[in-house]
Amino acid sequence: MHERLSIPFRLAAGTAALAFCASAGAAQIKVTIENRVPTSGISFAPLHVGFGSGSFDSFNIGQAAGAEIISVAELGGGSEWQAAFAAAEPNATRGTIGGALLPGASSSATFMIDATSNPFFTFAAMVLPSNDHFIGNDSPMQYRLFNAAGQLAITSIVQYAGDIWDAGSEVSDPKAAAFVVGSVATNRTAENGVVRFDFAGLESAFNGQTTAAGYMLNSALSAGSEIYRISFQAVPEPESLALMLPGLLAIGWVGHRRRKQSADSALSPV
Ligand SMILES: [Ca+2]
Ligand SMILES: [Ca+2]
Repeated sequence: MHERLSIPFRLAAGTAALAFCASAGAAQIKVTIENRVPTSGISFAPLHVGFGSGSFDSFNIGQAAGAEIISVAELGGGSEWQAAFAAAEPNATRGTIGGALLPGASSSATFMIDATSNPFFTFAAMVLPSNDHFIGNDSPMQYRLFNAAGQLAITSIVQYAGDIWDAGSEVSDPKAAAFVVGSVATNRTAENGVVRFDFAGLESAFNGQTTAAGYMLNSALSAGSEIYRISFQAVPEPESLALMLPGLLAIGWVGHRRRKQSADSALSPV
């Protein structure tokens, strides 16, 4: 029964993808992230991203950080950030990009987005090493990725050292920080502060520490240092996907043939 369902399932999946793409405003976007700092500089935890209506706001400057942004800033995992985003905007597209992004490294992921109802881009990632430093957009309407016609309106977002936040939730302490050799990252001392810009505090706390990647941190930042770039590229147009449909059908047919052949040979005398 399972085998018999597989081909219709593949066809349904292909048709659903086509239907989504053919709907007004659907867009497939490749997002590339780059750590722009020199060797021995800061690294970053995976980037949490969301394409939404601009209503999910995970933190505010000058206010105490909530569980959403703390889940990104303190250990990088972001589970509360993702869950809160999903609860606030059930129709948004969300995800994460990359693993630990070391100096000079890059990573990409592709997302299917309804550019009409979800034109805004929101992001957050922990800075490594740190206790609660992160990058992210305070205003959920700061980056309108798609214009009213559903076309990509922003090709890249650059973050500078001056854009690094301290969540104000955990005191800086290399012995309790993430991405420091010999530390216990889950230990924490509450800071009871507010979200604020602070790259200088990051440098003074962690320069000279040996990172989990094996290099000694020498961040060498100034406020205008480019640290991170997020680039957006539109990939295949709906017409291209329509051209892919015969390929999807062929994949289903080949799979059917292979299963049939293996079933036949299993029945044949050896
Ligand atoms: Ca905010
Ligand atoms: Ca802090």
